[in-house]
This record gives sequence, structure tokens and C-alpha cells, in this order.
Amino acid sequence: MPASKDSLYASPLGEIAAFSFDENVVKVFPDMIRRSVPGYGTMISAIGLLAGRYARENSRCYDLGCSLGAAALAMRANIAVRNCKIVAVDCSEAMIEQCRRDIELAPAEVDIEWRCADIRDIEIRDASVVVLNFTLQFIPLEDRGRFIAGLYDGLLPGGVLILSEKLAFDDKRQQDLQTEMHHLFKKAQGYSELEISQKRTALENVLIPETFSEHRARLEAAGFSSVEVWFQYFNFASMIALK
Ligand code: GEK
Repeated sequence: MPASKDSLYASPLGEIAAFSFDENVVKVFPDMIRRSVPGYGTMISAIGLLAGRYARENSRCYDLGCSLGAAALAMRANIAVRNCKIVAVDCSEAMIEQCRRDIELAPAEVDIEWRCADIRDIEIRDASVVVLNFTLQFIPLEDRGRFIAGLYDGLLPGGVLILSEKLAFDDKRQQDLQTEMHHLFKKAQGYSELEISQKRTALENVLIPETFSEHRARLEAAGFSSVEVWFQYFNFASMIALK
């Protein structure tokens, strides 16, 4: 699909609806995420490398909240073991339909199953790799503990979870600075003040960031024995949690 430029919030909107991953977002998504998430391309490449390192024969690799499947495709390009299947899940029908259309053009050896479902409702099993690349932040806070615990149970011993999230900070000065730097990042990527502020309003109460301490506490409570940040660019970070 040719990636169009994201200008969804470029004109003044009377009323700003809560952000949703609909057809309009699908059309501009690759441009939107690359210009909004600092380090996105680096994280996608590294997810591929990690999948190459951790994917096991006779196991599954999950891309949860896959959007247009960037992480699933990076994993597929790096998995060299036999009988390893990728399961890519998103609750946006528009996203999954586009993934299915795109994949027809690029068949490959490692199978990707595209599933349209809520990631809280699916069974995760026999997993050697699970990727949550900027998805947990959209799950209601009260559901996150149970969801991560189920995910831990579905991982094989020695399996890995890669969790990328927008972070919050306890220290107010740090919170303000990191927010400002993200804002400056978006301006440098060509977004106007109006676009930045309207998008922020649309994401309010939809994207709920937590601190690294909160993520680590939840992951450890679920059973993960080691949790580290492997990448951070302002308030966007990616963690590796080992079972
Ligand atoms: C990437 N990982 O390009 N169940 C399933 N999907 C969900 C749910 C849910 N409960 N909640 C949100 N989503 C991708 C980027 S985007 C991040 C992930 C962003 C989906 C939602 O439909 C969207 O496609 C995705 O999670 C979040 O590496 O846009 O900031």
C-alpha cells in the first residue's frame, strides 16, 4: 500500500473525537507512527533481531496489536527455525484487512496468521516470542495485570516479551521535559502546533502511559525473572522481559 502523509489533525476540528484505529488512520498509519514515535524504525528492526535470537522450533511468535504488521514482518524476515508460526492480532478490522491484502503480494516461508480480535480474549500458547509494540498503553489499566499474567503463562520457559510503551515519569520536571522533547520531535517531523495539540486531545483517556517502575512491578508480579529497558528515546521505551 502506498503510504500517504498523515494530515488527519491538520485543519481545525470543531469537536475532537476520541482516537480510533479506523480506515482513515490505516491510510496514513506508516507515516503517522514513524513521525510520532521517536525511534520506531530502530525498535522494529531490533524486534526482528530478537525474534531471530529467541524464536524456537515448534513454537509461536505473537505480534499483539499488530496494526499493519511491521513487527510481524520484521520477525518473519529473521526467523530461521522450522515450524514456527507468527500470530498477528489486532482488534481493528481496517488494519487486519489491509495486512491480509498486503501479505498476498509477499508470500514467504514463515506463516503469518492475521487475526482480528481483542488481545484480551485470545489464548496465548506455546509462545517463544511475544511482542507488544505500543499496544498495552491502549488496554484499560484495570485489565493490564490479568492480561500480562495470561501472557506469561502462554510463554514457554526461556521465552521473551518485548514491551514498547510511551512512558510517564514520577518526577514532574522530568515529565514536563520529556513531554516537551516529544513535542519538539514531532515539530521537527513536520507536524504543526495545531496537529500536535488536536492529536493529544484525541488520545486523552485512550492512551494511558505508566512509569517504568509500574511496568516492571507488573511484569515481576506476573513471574518474569528479569526486566530491562533496552531502548529509550525521550518518553518512548522498549523493555525486554525474560521468563
Ligand atoms: C507496530 N504494533 O506498528 N486488542 C487488539 N488490538 C488492540 C487493542 C486490543 N484490546 N487495543 C488496541 N489495539 C504496531 C503499532 S498501534 C500504536 C501498534 C500506536 C491495537 C490498535 O487497533 C492499534 O492497531 C494498535 O493496537 C496500537 O509496531 O498507534 O500508537
